[in-house]
Amino acid sequence: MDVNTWKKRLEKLPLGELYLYQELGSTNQVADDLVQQGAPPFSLVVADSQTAGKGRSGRSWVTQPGKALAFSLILYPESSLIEANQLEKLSGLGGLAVAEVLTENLSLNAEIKWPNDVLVDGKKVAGVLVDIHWSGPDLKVVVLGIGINVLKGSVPDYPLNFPASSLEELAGKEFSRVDLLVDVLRAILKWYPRITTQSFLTAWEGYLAYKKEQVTLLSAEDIVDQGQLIGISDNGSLIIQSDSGDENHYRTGEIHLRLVDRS
Ligand code: BT5
Repeated sequence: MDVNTWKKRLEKLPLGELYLYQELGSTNQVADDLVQQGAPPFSLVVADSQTAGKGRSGRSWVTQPGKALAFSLILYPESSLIEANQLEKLSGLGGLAVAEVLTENLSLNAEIKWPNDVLVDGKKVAGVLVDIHWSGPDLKVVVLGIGINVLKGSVPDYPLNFPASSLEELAGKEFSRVDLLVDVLRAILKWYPRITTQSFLTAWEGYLAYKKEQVTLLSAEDIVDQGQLIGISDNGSLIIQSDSGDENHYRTGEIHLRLVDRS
């Protein structure tokens, strides 16, 4: 990563402080530390590679040098902006921004596998990790972390929890990482003030993978529910029309979504 070039591009956006690293442990971890030091809103941490990238629930996320995007944006939501029971919308914000840019700017077939994965042609190309700091009952700080597999060689070569690929492999051409970063940040900045609106929900749901299809919801290895995926509720929960006939709503927690293989 050419830090000076990237910094010049990023300075044109209405962001806070910029922290660009060739290598660090985890951009979310560094952003957490910066929050403790009083980093201003929309401060951004970007790393060319991560040695301890974080997935959800203690899983790890691999960021190979020179191949991927790994960044974290610090947000200080106004207390009215997002209610405690709507936190799924923050993952939705990251997923929507990535899916929209991949679809509209790169002409890729992007979808969001609720809650936090972005798929292209059914393969995972990006993940979103939201870390939240509370001050008593109030949501104080949100660290929105996003990892995107841009170039060949960005996908780890060991077995993963879901089939994965890179944008280059799927599109058959290379993409500029810094262009993509700028576009995704623009999309986040566009949608963030609209996160409580119907247009946000409609746009997010528009990219939802497996709509009207039969899915299984898993918690670790246990089946939590099976049925048809209906959509996203007003507070960002996933709606499943269960095989038993009930309509069930799910928050993220430890839930995984899988398409039922009917072959
Ligand atoms: C995620 O977790 O998908 C969230 C990933 C968020 C990564 C970003 S990078 C910038 C910021 N800083 C961080 O430290 N993290 C965020 P989850 O759904 O739990 O998926 C994790 C699982 O994905 C792992 O257990 C692996 O099986 C798989 N995996 C790891 N690296 C991958 C990669 N590069 N591409 C596809 N799958 C990967």
